[in-house]
Amino acid sequence: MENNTNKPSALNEKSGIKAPESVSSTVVKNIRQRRAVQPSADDLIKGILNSNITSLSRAITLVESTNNEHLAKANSIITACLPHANKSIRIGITGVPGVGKSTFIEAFGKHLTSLGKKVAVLAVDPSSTISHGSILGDKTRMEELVKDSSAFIRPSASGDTLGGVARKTRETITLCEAAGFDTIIIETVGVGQSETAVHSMVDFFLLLKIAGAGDELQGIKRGIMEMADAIVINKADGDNIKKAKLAKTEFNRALHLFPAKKSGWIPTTSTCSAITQEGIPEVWDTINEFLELTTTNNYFNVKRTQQNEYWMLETINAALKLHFYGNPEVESLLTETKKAVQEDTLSPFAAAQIVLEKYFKK
Ligand SMILES: Nc1nc2c(ncn2[C@@H]2O[C@H](COP(=O)(O)OP(=O)(O)OP(=O)(O)O)[C@@H](O)[C@H]2O)c(=O)[nH]1
Ligand SMILES: [Mg+2]
Repeated sequence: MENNTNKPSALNEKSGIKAPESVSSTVVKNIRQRRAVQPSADDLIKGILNSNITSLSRAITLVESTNNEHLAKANSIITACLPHANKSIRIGITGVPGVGKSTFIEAFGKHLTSLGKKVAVLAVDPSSTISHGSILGDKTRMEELVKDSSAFIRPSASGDTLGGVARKTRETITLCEAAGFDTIIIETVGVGQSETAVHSMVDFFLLLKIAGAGDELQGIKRGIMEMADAIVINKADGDNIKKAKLAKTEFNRALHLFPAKKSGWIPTTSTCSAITQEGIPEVWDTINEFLELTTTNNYFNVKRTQQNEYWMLETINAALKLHFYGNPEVESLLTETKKAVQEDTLSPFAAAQIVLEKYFKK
């Protein structure tokens, strides 16, 4: 091969010249210094109770951490915040991608802040566990709300399991409430199991839909319809108004086929446009009617108590599972028994028994 070293080449052009620093060392030093000073749990608690958003964000980051030290700190903050939480309404919003959840939350959230409410928007996003992305990653559809000092928007936590992500969001609710947010909106995508998780942490569950080609009820999961306290048909604007009204009638008819709710609330259907904002204030009116009914008949408190119990048991279940499957002996025994079960030399029940005995005798 020909030797090219003496030929003029763009590659040799800069030889002897020191490459400029791509990052300013002063900035790096400053950032490191700021990071090094970690506020104490007490500082964060004080900050949260004074509605300091930086303290709130930092505490949420601790809740979302996988570091045990951070988690211990997070737990003590949550415990201190608990007596100051609970004074809020928690609203779950679900709907398939593209239905307009983000646009709706922007319009709805702005309406609430105009009424003097303090709004926190959180998310439970099952895809964030896999892609570490987030449905609230693009805040572009919430441009106005992001700038609103009465609103706080936090993207979904990421984690190994949906249960883990949901639990972190549940704890974040407590922190937001202690920081003075009185309206908590939790967004989730209408796929998978995330609606059930969100339903178990909110007071009011809103299903967002759009008018289709007249087959509205096709493909909609019965369980989601059953959970809904309100079905709102979005994008009721322009040529779509008539179709949206028809869809509303159809959903209304379908809802009547479901058994009565324990809350005593009869689910409502309505139409709205997140773009023209028509029908948005009415959604808030509906939620207030729900609140009036459920506080009068005490269902509101009963449900919150049940939800607390549910999250306690969920947390215990998750910790037990982790402890069991994280045990190295269990892990290696499981590999063996799985093989035996596959080869039909051991029944699944006998195999389970062997692994469990090993675990409990430790
Ligand atoms: N005409 C009309 N378009 C709307 C309305 N609401 C939302 N859109 C449009 O629908 C598209 C999807 O809206 P998003 O708010 O991003 O929907 P999303 O449900 O948050 O979607 P994902 O985040 O992907 O789950 C955007 O192009 C919006 O501008 C509405 O009321 N009327
Ligand atoms: Mg969205």
